[in-house]
Amino acid sequence: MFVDEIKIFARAGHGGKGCVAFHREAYIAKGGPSGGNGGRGGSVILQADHDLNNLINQYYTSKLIAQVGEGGMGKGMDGHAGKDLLVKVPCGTLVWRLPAAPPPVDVPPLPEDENKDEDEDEDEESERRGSPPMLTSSSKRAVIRSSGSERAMEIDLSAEEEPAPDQPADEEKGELIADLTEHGQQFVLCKGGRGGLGNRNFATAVRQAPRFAQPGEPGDEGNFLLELRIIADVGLVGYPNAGKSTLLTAISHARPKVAAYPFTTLTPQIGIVEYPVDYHRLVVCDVPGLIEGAHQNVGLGHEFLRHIQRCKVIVLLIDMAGTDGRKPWDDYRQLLNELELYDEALLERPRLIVANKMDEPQSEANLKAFKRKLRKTPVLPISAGFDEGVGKFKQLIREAVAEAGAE
Ligand SMILES: Nc1nc2c(ncn2[C@@H]2O[C@H](COP(=O)(O)OP(=O)(O)OP(=O)(O)O)[C@@H](O)[C@H]2O)c(=O)[nH]1
Ligand SMILES: [Mg+2]
Repeated sequence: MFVDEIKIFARAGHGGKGCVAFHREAYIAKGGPSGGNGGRGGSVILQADHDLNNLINQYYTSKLIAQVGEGGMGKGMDGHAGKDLLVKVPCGTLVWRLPAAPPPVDVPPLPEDENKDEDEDEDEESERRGSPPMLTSSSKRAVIRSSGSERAMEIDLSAEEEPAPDQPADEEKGELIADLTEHGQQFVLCKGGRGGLGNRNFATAVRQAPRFAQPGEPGDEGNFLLELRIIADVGLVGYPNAGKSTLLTAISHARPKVAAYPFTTLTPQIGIVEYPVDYHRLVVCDVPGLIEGAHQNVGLGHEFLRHIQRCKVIVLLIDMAGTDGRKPWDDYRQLLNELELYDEALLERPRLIVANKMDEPQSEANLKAFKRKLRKTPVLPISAGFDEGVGKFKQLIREAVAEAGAE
C-alpha cells in the first residue's frame, strides 16, 4: 500500500509534578524541604529518512504519544524525564497543522503522587491555605495558590509567546509548519511539558517549610496532516501505456510493472539513474498515467501529480505510435492542459518532450506531423522497449537538470 497523505494526532508527554517532602533523619530536627523536581515530558520528534518511501507507518500508528515525565520524589530525588518519541518519515514530508480540536485519546494516567511524604511537624505556618497568592523564586514562571487540601502552582500559559506564523496557510490543510527534505533532518512536532519544581526550590529565609510544589506542564498536542511530495530530479508524465515504466526500467535498476493495459502503474515509482563515468546520480519518478479529465478525477485523477511538483525537470512522454487510436498531438495538448489545471507553475518548469515507440511503422509519419505543429521545441525520438535513444535521453535529462539547478 502506498500512503502519501495521512492525518495524525500527536501529544507530547506531560511534565512530572514537583514533590512536597521534608527531610527526616535521626537527630536532625526539622530537616527542611526535600521534594525533588518532576522530569520533563518526552517530545514527539519527526525525522526524515531516505530509506522510507511512503507514510505507511503512520497509517498504522496514527496516534503519536510520547512518554510523560516522572514526578519528583522525597529525599531530593528528581523524576526521570519522559522518553522522546522519534518518528521516521520519508524525505519530502510536509507537515501541516490542522485547525480542528484534538480528539479524546486514552493516555496512561500520570504516575501517582509521591508528594505526600512526611510534612507534619514543620512549624512554618505562613503557607496555610487561604494565604494570598505570591510570587515564587522563579518569578517568570508562576503564581502559587492553595485550594482545599491540594496546593498547586497556577501557570499562565497564555503569557508564553507563540512563534509567529510565517508559513503559508491552506484552507483544508491548515498551516504549513515543516518541510523535511534532508536525510536526518529533525522537527519537534510537539514539545514535552516542563517538570514542576519540588518544594525545596521554594525555601526562603522567611518561609522555611514550603508545603507546595509546582505541577508539571502539559505537553503540546494537536492534529497534523503529513503529506509526502517525493523529491526527484525528473518526473515522467504521460498517458497510460505511453511507456513510462518501460523507460524507467531502461534507464535505472527500478523494476516497475510493465504491461499493455492502461493504469499498470498505480503508485509513483522511483528509479535512480547512474552515470558511471563520474558517479553522478539522478532520481527519476514515474507517476501513474494521466488522461483527459484527470482534474475531475477521471482515471487516477490528479492525486499523484503532487509528486511532480518538486521535480526540476518534467518529461512529457508521448506514444508516437498512437496506440488505441489516439493522436500524439491530442495527447500532448491534454497533458499540458491537465498539468495547468493542477498547478499553473508546472508549465513554467523546464520540460523535455520525448516521442516513444519509434520502432512502430506508423511512428515516423506521426512524428513528422507532430513536429510540424511544434516547430520550435525539440522532440527526442526513442524506443524505450528496444533501448534505442535511451543513452541520449539520459544525457539530455542530466543537462536539463544541471541547467534547472543553475537557474
Ligand atoms: N513497440 C513498443 N512498445 C513499447 C515501447 N515501450 C513500451 N512499450 C509497450 O507499451 C506498453 C505499456 O508500457 P508501460 O511501460 O507499462 O506504460 P506506462 O506508461 O508505464 O503505462 P501505465 O503504467 O499504465 O501508465 C507495454 O506493453 C510495453 O511493452 C516501445 O518503445 N516500443
Ligand atoms: Mg507504468
